[in-house]
Amino acid sequence: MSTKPEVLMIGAYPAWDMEDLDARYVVHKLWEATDRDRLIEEHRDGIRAIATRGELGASADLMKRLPALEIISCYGVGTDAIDLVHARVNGIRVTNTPDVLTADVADMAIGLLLAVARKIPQADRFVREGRWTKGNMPLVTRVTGKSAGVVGMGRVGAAVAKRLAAFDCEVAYFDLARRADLPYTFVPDLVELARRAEFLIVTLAGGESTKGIVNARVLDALGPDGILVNVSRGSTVDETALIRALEAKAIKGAGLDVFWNEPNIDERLLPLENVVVQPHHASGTTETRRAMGKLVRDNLAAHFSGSALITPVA
Ligand code: 8YV
Repeated sequence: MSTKPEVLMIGAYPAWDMEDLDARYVVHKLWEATDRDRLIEEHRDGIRAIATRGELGASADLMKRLPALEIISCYGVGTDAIDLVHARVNGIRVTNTPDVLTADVADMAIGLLLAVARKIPQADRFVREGRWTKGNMPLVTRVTGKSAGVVGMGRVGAAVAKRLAAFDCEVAYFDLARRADLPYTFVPDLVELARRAEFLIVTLAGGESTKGIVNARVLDALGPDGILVNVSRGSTVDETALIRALEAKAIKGAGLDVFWNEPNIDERLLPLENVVVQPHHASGTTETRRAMGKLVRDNLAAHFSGSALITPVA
């Protein structure tokens, strides 16, 4: 019998992580199982760790089915899909991958903002489809020097704000509390922030407390010159209200990396010219994904060797 610890993986990681995990652990690959319930039942007493991804998480129901579970290691910073309360009460440790992905997610926020404002995808099509030879591209919207609102001033929010400041934008932010260490204007009312801002960049953590926080009132306050960017979780934005606002041109546009229903996103978004979409890929660079995978593996190794966890979730 193998003495390697058993790990339940909820979704795949890149090959370089899989190779290492397969060498060190007995890995049960849930996404490959034809009968997932059976796989869990068969190995319920052996599984000591879950390796998951931000958007896949781990529910209390799943944890309850695994009596030997000791640790959940999450490939992603967002732990909103993991039932942290259940984990804590039952002594199950949780780790995530903060910091290593901050820069890439912030870069994507700026990329989406530029893509929407400067209509980069449309301009690309304009050239490829030969329309340039028949006339000039219609004018677009400037980003530099505008007023920008960051919704959620955590690690990613601060990195987005720094980038916006480099674009000479006037940066204000909404959060539960002022960040005394940062030079940006704190606006404790999200509707007021949206009213002041031409660009609203959402970087909040997901979960119940932020669910639908960017609602119809916020979008209305952002107004017809406003652009919304979301690199957090789809849940933070009321997607029904957003689609309505985009269809009615009640806001200028949106750059979206995250959605309510991934990967089967609301089809009404697809024909809209004022939206740029991404497949939840803000952290999806080779460099960052290598660092994320290493953190997941190092946290598991630390746990099983009795060392301190590297990035435990509080
Ligand atoms: C990843 C994420 O795309 O960090 C998070 O919370 O959602 C993303 O970085 C995801 O975890 C990878 O599947």
